[in-house]
Formats: sequence, structure tokens, C-alpha cells
Amino acid sequence: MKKLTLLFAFLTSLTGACKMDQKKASDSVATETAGQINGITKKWWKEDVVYQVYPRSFKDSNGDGIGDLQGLTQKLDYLKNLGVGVIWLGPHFKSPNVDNGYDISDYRDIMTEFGTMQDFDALLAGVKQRGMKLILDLVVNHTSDQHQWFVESRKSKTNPYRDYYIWRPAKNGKEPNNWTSGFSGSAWKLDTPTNEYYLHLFAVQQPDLNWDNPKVRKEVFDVMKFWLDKGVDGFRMDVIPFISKNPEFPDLKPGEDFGAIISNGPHVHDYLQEMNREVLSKYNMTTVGEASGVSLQRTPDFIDERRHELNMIFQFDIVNTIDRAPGWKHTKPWKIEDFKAVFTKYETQLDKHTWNTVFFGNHDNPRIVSRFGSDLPEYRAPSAKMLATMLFTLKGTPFVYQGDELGMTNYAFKDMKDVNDVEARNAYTDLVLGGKVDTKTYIAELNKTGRDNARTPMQWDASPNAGFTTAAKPWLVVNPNYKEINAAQETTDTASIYNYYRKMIELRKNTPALIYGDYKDLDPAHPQVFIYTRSMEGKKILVLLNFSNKQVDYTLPQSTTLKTLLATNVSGVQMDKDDKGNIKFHLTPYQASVYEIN
Ligand code: TEU
Ligand code: CA
Repeated sequence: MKKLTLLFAFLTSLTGACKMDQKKASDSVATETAGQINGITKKWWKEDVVYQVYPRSFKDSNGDGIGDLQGLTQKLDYLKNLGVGVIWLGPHFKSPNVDNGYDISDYRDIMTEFGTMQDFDALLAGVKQRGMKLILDLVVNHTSDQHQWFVESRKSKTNPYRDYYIWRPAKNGKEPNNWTSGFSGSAWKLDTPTNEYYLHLFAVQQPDLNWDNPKVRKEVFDVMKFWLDKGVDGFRMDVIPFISKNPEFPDLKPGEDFGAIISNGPHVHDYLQEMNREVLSKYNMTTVGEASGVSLQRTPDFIDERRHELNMIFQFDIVNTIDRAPGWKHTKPWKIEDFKAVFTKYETQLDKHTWNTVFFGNHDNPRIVSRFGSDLPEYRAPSAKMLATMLFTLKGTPFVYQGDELGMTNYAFKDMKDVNDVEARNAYTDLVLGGKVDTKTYIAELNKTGRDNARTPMQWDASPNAGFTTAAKPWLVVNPNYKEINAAQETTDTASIYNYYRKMIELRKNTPALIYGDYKDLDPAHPQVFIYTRSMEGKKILVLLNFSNKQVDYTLPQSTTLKTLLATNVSGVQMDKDDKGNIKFHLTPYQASVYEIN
């Protein structure tokens, strides 16, 4: 008997072990599928919501009227409570602030107005303590003209730093080619000490770095490691597709798209793959490239995970679906169908190796509720919540821009003396002082599309200057509607836009189908309603948005069964059945409703 028992025990141990092996094997299989979901590689930066902070306008802690790092640290619990997982910090490096930090004079020091390296270290520690992550805004297509490299480079043609930048002699006594700067005027500036031109795709004070110089690439990679070794979790990369230029600098021909050309230089992918080999691959971090000029077709070239370049890019098809000031920017009427077509293009043209971002605003664009919703009193809250519903249910990493979670609006600048943005001030000089556009027209258009709209100080409460600063005069005007629109009111009001954002972020976090699920537009041609599904592993989520200020009746596709109402921005959803028994919604203006369906 004993033998049998022993034998049985032995066999059991075998089968047990075998079961163990199977379990381990199944675990490993589970792990493999755990590494993927719906055919997509799982990553933290695909699951978190990112919140963009424009530090100059976020919170002033020392009463000088300018936001700073200590101010941001004081507000980390506000962001934690909102539910965002990652903070994208606008440029915090030393800068003379010609372009509010996008002109860097020292990559290893903190902008004087923002505080000290100790303040930065305290901010990073505060972010980590709350289980959040911090990505920095890396501006390496150009530096400030006050960077030591440029100070040296312009001294002489033989200076060791000469080739850190892009210098060319005059051509027929003029600029080397006909390129214009993004901030008006020629993209070339004649520099007297050496009587040559240097390239600046943006302000004169932002000379472009010469990425063809391996010393420049090494300097940049060392800067990246300096901050990654401090523990930051990644970079947003300013106009990174612009870093490689055709050394012939051919003129732009009539009808050519400058953005498409400048974002597709001969070595852009070589340099990004080198950056990945030398830096990115060595850290658990993420990258998102600002890819103005990159078409959807070329998007995988930058972010297909098998190419080992960047993780994500900001593609500009959405923000470019909107009109711009005539004479200043291209002007075209905006249609919801254009907007919807972009997301269908993303779904059908990007495969599972290419992950998208979803954003409707940032520090370079007007406020989303004014631009894509309505900032009229009766529609501001419903339309802001409708936009939030879209932001957190479309496919891709959502980027929230500071203040949009409060429904902050554009500000109607009355006078150029209040306008800070170098892009707007240069365009004013060129267009108005140049006699091409009258002041009234220019300011009216600027108020629709100008960048300062999104840079007015964060509205914390109803105290003077919205609680942003104790200074008498903040660096930029505070929108006077702060008395009604502010964080103190909204964090305590359960029906506020802030709390709607918080609930939608929570819903997204707890619903894998909203993160990794397939996207399908159910009615691309409808002129007011945006209706789509997100589906994965048998779970199907229906998102129904009335993108208009009209009451709209909308009948769902045949045999759709509503299982659970997951979110809505109205107090009571109105619906009945049509004569075929299909569900018919009576959508109120800007109504958003999210259901789990069969
Ligand atoms: O913006 C680059 C860019 O594409 C901008 O020119 C944008 O399209 C335009 O301002 C819209 O009106 C990045 C930064 O986001 C921006 O703040 C900087 O001014 C610019 O680069 C230069 O660094
Ligand atoms: Ca300050």
C-alpha cells in the first residue's frame, strides 16, 4: 500500500509539477497576451491622461506676477484629484523669454523667473510621491541667441562653435533663399560680425541648431541624459521633425507646402534613430514629437514601434481643421465632417504598431470651448463637457491643456499693448504696420486664433487676479470671467466641468475598450451628430455627441440595445422608439451620452 501511496504521490507531484509547468506556461502565455491587448502593445503612456502645464500662467508663488515651479508644486493635489497621470511641463530651462521659454540659453539650468534647481527637484519629488509622471518640453531644433554656443558661433567663421548653427553667405546680395520664418519675415538674419546669414525658422532670437554636426547631436543627447538621470519620465519634443535640413537650401517653389518639406529633411529619421539608440532605449520613458507638417501618411515613419524612433507625435490635422485669421494664417470654414474624417483616417491608416495622441488645444491654440464648442453662457458648460467626452473616448493618449478642465475661454484682447506672444506681435508689425491689414481686423482675427487666448493665467478662485498671483499686475491679462469660472467653484460643484473631466478620466482608466478598443464612426456624413463605437473583446461602447447648438433627433442603427448609461452631460436623456422600434434620441444642444451597448 505504502508503495502505491508513494507512487501516487510521485505521479501527483509529476502532474502537479506538470500542472505547475502548464500554469507557468499559461502564465507566460498570459504574460505575452498581458504584454498585448487587442493586438496592441500595452504601455503606461497609452493608458495615462497627460496634462499640459504652461508654467508661466499656472500659479505664481512669490508674487512677481509670473507662474513658477513652487506654484505648480503647490497645485499637484489639484492635478492628482483630477486623475491625470502625467504632467507635461512647458519649457522650464534658462531663457530670455523672447518666446516664453522656447528660446533656451542654458539647458541645464532653471529659468530665473521659475525658481531654482532645488524647486525643480522638489516638484519632481512631489510628482513621484503622488504616483504621477513628469515629461519635459525639449526644444532642440533651435536655441536662444543668448546661448553660449551661439555667442561663440557668431564671433568668427573659424570659431569651434561656428558649425553648431546654420550659416550661409548672401546669394546675389540677398538672403540665401526665400524661406520665411514662422514668426514673420525672412528665415535668415544677416549677422554683421562675420557678414553671413544664419537660419531661424522662428524668431530672429531663435537660431536653428545644425543637427548635421555630430557634436550638436552629442550635446543634445547629453542634455537629455542629464534630465533623465534626475528621474524625469520623457520629453515632448518641439518641432522635432524640423531638425534635418537640405544643405542646398533650395527656394520654396510656388504651391509647395513648407511644413511638409521642412519636416522631411534628408536625415531626420537617421537622427531620431541615433537618439533612440544613444538615449531613449536606455530609459523607461516616453516621447511625443510635435510634428507640425507631418502628414498622416508619414506619421508611421516617426512612431511605428518597430522603427525605434519616437513613441507618439502631435499630428496637426485636427487643430488645422479650423479657420485662421485671413492674411495671417490660412482661412477655411470648419465642418464637423472634417473633424470626424481625421479620426477615421487615423483608425484606418494607422496600424496597431502606431499609437496616436488626441488633443484639441494647447498653448499655441485658442481655447477649445471657444473654438470647437460655444462660450456663450448657456452652451459653455454642455459644450465643454461634450468635448471632454470626445477627448476621453477617442482612440489615443488624451492631452488636456491647463484650464480646459474648467471650461476657460478665449479672451477678447482690445489692444496690442496687452498682447504678449512674439508670433502675434511680429505678425502685427508685418501685416498692420506694413499696411496690409487694418488694426481692427487684425485684432478681431487674433482674438479667434491667437496663442495668448490659451495663455491667460489659470483661474484658481474669485479673489483678485483669479488667485493666480498676489501681484498687482500679472504678466498677462487675467480673463475677467474668473469670478464665474474658477477651480475653487468647480472642484466643489459636483456638476462642474472639472468634475465631469474627473469622472470621464476615471471612466477611461477603468474601461480598457476606451483605451485599446477599435474605433468606428457610425455616421461620418451627419452634419451635427458625431456617433462612434469603441469595441474590444465583446465589450462595445457607444459615444453619441450633438456637436451643435440645436435640438437634434437621432435614431440609432437598427437593433442597437442600450445596456448601461456610462456618462452624460444632461440631467435626463430624452428618447423614445420610432415606428420600426429603433431607439430615437432627442438630443439637446451639445448633448453627450456614452453607453455600453450590445
Ligand atoms: O510650435 C511650433 C509650431 O508649429 C507653431 O509655429 C504653431 O504651429 C503656431 O504657433 C500656431 O499658431 C512650437 C511651440 O509649441 C511654440 O510655442 C513655439 O513658439 C515654437 O515651436 C518655436 O519653438
Ligand atoms: Ca512667480
